[in-house]
Amino acid sequence: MSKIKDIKAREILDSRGFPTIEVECYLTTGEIGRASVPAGASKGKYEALELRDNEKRYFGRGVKRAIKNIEEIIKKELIGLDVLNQKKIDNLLIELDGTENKSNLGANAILGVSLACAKAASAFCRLPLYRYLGGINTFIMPIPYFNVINGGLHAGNNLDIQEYMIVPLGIETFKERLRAGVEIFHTLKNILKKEGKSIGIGDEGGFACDFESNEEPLKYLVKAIEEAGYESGKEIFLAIDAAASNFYYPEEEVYLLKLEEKKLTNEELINYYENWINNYPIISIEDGLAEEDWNGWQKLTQRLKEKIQLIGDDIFVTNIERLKKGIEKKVANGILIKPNQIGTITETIECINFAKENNYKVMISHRSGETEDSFIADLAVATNAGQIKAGAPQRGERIIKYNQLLRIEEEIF
Ligand code: 2PG
Ligand code: MG
Repeated sequence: MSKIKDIKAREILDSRGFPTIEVECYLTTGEIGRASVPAGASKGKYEALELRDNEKRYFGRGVKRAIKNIEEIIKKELIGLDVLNQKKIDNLLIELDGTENKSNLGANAILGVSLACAKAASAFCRLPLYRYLGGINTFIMPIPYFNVINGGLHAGNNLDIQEYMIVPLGIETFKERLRAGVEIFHTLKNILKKEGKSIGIGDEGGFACDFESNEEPLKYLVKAIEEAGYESGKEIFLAIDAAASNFYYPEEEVYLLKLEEKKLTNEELINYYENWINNYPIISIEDGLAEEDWNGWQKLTQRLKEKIQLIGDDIFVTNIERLKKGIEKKVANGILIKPNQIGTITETIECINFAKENNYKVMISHRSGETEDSFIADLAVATNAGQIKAGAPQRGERIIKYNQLLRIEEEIF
């Protein structure tokens, strides 16, 4: 057994240059676990609360209050606990907070501690993190979803759709999937350059130039896949995250596509997607409709569930209660998993297991504001999630996840 000896927290920066929390968990046996917490830009309304200082420093985005909560409230309760009992640790964190959405201590404070404890425990066990979290039952390398064109809240361009992803579903090993992603990414860069488009990038490392329509990026992606020497629709597929909550106007119940000056009902937007599905090798649409639009989501699911994967991000927010509602209402057939939407590892894994038991597909996800922490790579393997999205295959905070998966594949196979 190893006990928690000390917990330390500090303010560090995320990939957007805003403060976030880093936590260290020190054990009586000498091991240390260090973890940091990512931050979203297009956040779901029902996510657990990220506690910010709302003071002048860092435009209100400092996390000193969350750090104070770790140092003055959480730490003294955790010292002396068996670090191997993750569930007990996480339950204690939930109890100490005492709110539905972790708004008292902050989900960022809580998740930082939860992750740091798991990492310390894996070090104590002399096990790689994925093995500690998943045991011997870890045998699936995830399919990466590379977000190579950024729009919406992640870029300063004119795209309403937030993410355009390439998916090397037809390629066997993770190593070769990554290579395909990289080769297509660089081919796309050359094509954009030739067309006189900007090759500046957005928050997740994908290109962030203006386009003539929300459809045009799909054409570029197919072209890049083929020019890079891959077969589109056989080896490489496409996926989008529309993040539709961001262009939904609930008072009028319409979706506003500014780029095309279109105001669409949910039904019209579903038609719009269906047209894309018929013309491009799209296999997955995330947040095709808004988090409030349950009725629209039901229609979307009915219409497209046999054809493609429909991933709920904002609508489920990694929350088992919201997922239960979704299952009852027959909404979506997959869920995006972001540990910081819910706040502890235990709840995250419970949500993954519950999704799987109900035949919902699982995709582990980064946030648009990331850190140099590769926890989600290990989580994806540990839970046999089968899918991960961690941005474009460039920029350190994205690459660290993909590189970790290379190492894990080398170890497992
Ligand atoms: C999403 C995420 C990650 P954010 O919408 O799926 O890509 O974005 O972290 O800004 O919520
Ligand atoms: Mg999303």
